[in-house]
Amino acid sequence: MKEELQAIESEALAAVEKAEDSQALQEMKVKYLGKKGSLTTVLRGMGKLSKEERPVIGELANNVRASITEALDAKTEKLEREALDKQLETETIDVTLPGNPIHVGGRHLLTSIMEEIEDLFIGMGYEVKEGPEVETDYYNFEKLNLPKNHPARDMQDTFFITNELLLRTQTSPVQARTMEAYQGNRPIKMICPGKVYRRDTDDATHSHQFRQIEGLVVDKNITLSDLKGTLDVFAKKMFGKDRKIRLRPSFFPFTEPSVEMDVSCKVCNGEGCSVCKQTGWIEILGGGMVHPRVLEMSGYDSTVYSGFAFGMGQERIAMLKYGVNDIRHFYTNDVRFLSQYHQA
Ligand code: 2NL
Repeated sequence: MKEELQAIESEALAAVEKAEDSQALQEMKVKYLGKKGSLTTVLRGMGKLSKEERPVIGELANNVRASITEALDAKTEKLEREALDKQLETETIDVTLPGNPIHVGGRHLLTSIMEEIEDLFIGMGYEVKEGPEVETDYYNFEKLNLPKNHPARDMQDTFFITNELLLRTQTSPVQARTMEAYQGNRPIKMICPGKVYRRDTDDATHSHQFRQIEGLVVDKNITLSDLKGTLDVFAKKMFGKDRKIRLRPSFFPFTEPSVEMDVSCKVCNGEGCSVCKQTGWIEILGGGMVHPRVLEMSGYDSTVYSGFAFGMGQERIAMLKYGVNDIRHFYTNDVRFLSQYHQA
């Protein structure tokens, strides 16, 4: 029996040594150590042994079982390690391949335009101020010399919340509030960017909600030439140093005199083309000298103080500067449109 056990051991160890995969090892485990395995079969004959022989053979059988088990485990581990090594070798990662792109967002074109205009005026000493979009009839209209039933209100029909509360049609109420807060005894140099609302039918160039930037300068001895010089700097910084400006007479209830400013067309350099409708000029903004009544209503003595004011649509500036042909592109937020201007 001793010889039989030793024969099983050496046969098993040799077989394990030769095994090439885990399935073969599994089969060997059954063949040598299983319930119907050769070791078990030999041990069944133990009953025939003498009292003295039994513990000796028992111990030997345990040792054989242990040595086969150990060999099986060691071989299993070896095969697994080899498989992993092979996998690592064949599945090498090429670290020089480009990675998956990470999509980084960017500023909306209207935001970058606003910041560009703000920076330009901050550079000239202006403060940036904001105010409510839901305004009173008083600050939006009355304070700007647009009394109830004034015909110019038609141009600025808006969304009324009550008879006295409305969505502002311009950002000038922010300036009216500032003038009022300063009590007529402090100079003012400010711009106010923000959303404004009008009753309008949306199309390529109109929107019921858009953005304005208005500017206001109030001090002693402010003249129309100060306005013209300021707007000239603005036009050149915004559209290029070769641009010229011209002022045309206009009308606004809150300024007197009132002007509209054109910038020479940068597409044809003033020669006349389809962009400027053959005129060589493109209308950019409106402005004028603050109406004395507007100054007086907020406590400024119009015989001592004077001021200029102007207002422009941010969308219009962006459309002209970047050749955008439909204002609705700004609001539909298609990334194929927006991403083109992320460096702007
Ligand atoms: C436009 C262009 C303009 C003003 C805005 C203004 C503000 C105060 C006093 C006087 Cl507090 N004027 N702002 C002036 C002229 C034009 O915006 O086309 N507006 C309808």
